[in-house]
Amino acid sequence: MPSWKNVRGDFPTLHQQVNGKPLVYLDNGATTQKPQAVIDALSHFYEHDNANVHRGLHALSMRATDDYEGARARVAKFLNAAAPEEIIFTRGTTESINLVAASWGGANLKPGDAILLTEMEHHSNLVPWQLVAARTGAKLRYLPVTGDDGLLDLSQLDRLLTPEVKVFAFTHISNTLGTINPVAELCARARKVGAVSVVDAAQSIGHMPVDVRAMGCDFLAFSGHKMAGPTGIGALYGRRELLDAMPPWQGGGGMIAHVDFFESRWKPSPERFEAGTPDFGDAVALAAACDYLDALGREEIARHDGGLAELAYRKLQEIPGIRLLGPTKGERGGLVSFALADVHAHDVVTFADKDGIALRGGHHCNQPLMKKLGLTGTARASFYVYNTAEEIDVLVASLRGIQKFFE
Ligand code: C6P
Repeated sequence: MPSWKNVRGDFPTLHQQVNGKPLVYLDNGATTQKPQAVIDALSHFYEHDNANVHRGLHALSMRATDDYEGARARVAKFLNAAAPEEIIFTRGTTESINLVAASWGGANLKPGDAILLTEMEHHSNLVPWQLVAARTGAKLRYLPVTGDDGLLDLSQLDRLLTPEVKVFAFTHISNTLGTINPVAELCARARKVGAVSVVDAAQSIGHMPVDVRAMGCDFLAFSGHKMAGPTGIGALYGRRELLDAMPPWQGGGGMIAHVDFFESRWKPSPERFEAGTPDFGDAVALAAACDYLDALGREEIARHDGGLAELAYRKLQEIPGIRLLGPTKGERGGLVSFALADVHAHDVVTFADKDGIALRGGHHCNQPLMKKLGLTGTARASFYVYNTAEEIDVLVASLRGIQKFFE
């Protein structure tokens, strides 16, 4: 069991004042802070090993290639993937989903097919599917959200998940509602009708165990910057036989077996999907983030972050006129979204900032969900390994002050 108080010491950014108050960083759903171990791994790579990968025959290039491929193997282990070749490095969740939609979707979807999404998807797991639907003639369907309690209406699955559905893409944890979806069950249901499953793990990857084989998913997307890793890197996990059958989605150096003036042949996965110089420095630092989180224990992190979110939910409930989103009982991811009566979410964030508190406010890239719930936006507090129960008290006191000001 980690000492959570000591964990704070690992994150240099946290030790500062904002607007004359100690920083209370509660915007971890947008991006997490980085531990010194990750910052050091990045600096070490650039200070000692930097050279382009897979291209040079000199010592530094070979060392950088080993570091980069070692990072791929580390990420595969972090996800319990069957092989490193099932990990494609991308810029993050958004790029990973665009890759699946463009490559797998472009090759496999046709008029008469359906793409099933849910009403709680982030724009990153919605717009790429709209684009490929327009290209292929496939139709979009949506599994409804029940309401403010933020659950998927599973009673609608039989009606919506029919054999026309070729792909079912859904989020593991909603970035606005905090709902943890029953991923293994949804993947199994997809498999039953012959659809591939795509899991958006942006909000779960750094907060709980994510095991692609236990989930039984076909594809899974995530971002490094939401799991104590660097920005600019993430990955797509894909089942090997699916990846091997998919066409490239971008062309360039590194992904070819042979190029002629009028035709080319591709390397197998993962190189096939990594055109151009990859982000090897950040990949190495991402592997350091995997080490850091595994050393803390991902079950423990889930209990810590979920516990803080539950505590926040209970304390926020006592504020008159507050509207809280997400599951009222049972498990929730490490975040709470809320709307204060008569105070715009942007005002909540701006005023909380004066108290040194970093929140996020707005539609959280969930515009269709906001519209369905009759909201223009919410404020969101999202927690990570370094947050404390005392910080929730600071948040609640600040919100009471904001409410008083607007009365
Ligand atoms: N959500 C938030 O504040 P990228 O930008 O590619 O790293 O991640 C996109 C993304 C995809 N799916 C979910 C569920 C997400 O939460 C996010 C990012 C941030 O909620 C920024 S909008």
